Amino acid sequence: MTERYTPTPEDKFSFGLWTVGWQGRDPFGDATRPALDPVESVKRLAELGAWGVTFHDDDLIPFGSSDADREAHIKRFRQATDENNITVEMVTTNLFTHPVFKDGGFTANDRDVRRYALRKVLRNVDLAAELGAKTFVAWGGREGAESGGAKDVRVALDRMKEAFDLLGEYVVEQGYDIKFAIEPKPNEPRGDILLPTVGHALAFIERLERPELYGVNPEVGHEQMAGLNFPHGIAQALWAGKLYHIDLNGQNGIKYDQDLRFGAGDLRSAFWLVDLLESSGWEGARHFDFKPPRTEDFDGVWASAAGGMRNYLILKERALAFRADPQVQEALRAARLDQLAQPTAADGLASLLADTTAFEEFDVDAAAERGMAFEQLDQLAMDHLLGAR
Ligand code: XLS
Ligand code: MN
Ligand code: MN
Repeated sequence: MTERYTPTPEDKFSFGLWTVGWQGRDPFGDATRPALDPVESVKRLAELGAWGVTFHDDDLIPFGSSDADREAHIKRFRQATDENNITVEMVTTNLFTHPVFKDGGFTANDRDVRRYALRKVLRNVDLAAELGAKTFVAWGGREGAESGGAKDVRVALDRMKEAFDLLGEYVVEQGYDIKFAIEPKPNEPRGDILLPTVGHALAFIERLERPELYGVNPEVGHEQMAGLNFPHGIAQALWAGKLYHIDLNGQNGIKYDQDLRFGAGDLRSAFWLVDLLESSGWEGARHFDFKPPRTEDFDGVWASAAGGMRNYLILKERALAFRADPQVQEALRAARLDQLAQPTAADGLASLLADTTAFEEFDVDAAAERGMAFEQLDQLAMDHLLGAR
């Protein structure tokens, strides 16, 4: 492998323990790989050049562990992250595997389950603070329904708000330096999931008591499962100051959640995403949430993890070269991106109304005839992406 695509901690790549640790169990088949010790994952990821790890409570501490076992798991994990210089940048909670969560956690119709779910999350927030994680992801995988009458969505959103407000109250009360990142997904495992897209989540956050504590954790494949343009969603989250975390992976169109390694799937979208993250000065983790296919043994798992980072670095190089290319800069001007950056009526409403060249004398036909030169620009991008420039 070429030296220049070798990841280093400065690249801020991080991985969920559940990604490389996925055993390959799917709705149609059993596990194809044995369980992976989180300590081993930390060591291998560090060797590959990763900077951080993330986990669900149950990835580290098997569900139902005694307090003593819980402490022991945390202790040896902590030792591994310290020894390998790995940062625990994000923590999240599993509110989906145990059958008790079959109808969700924060929005389960069963009140006892909601109270239990909140306590599970609060306990895990303490762990996040203990390990120094500053981001707490909340993916509501089972907050949803398969049938219309089963969920009163307006009421469920009241319960969702109640849960997030309590979490916000808790971190403020404890003085924790933690922010929440809500992860949207349109479906799977529920037929339909609440807060299905980045847009829904952004609108929801504004209804919370302390909106500044909440942002989004968009995942490439999740938006693409809804047929949406992922870089556009990320751009809007950045514009709103709400990109708190990101899940990088690959997806081929509208189908089940494929969780391919980053770069597989929609490569053009991946190029524009890296271009956006790098040009916007995104300083957060480049976090991978993928599943090495169940066809792979552990060599394939580590190849898949390394491949995602390598693809990011290649795309970063291509995106930087694209932006630095004088011909591209000229093409951007021809496409009038510089004009888009100018306010439409900086001189104010009165001037706009008084400006006869804006309307009465405006040559609509001449303006309609002007080509936008987007195709030349896009081909330059393709040339860079494909390594032809
Ligand atoms: C599943 C989600 C999940 C979250 C964390 O589709 O991507 O892995 O990222 O719970
Ligand atoms: Mn996914
Ligand atoms: Mn995810």
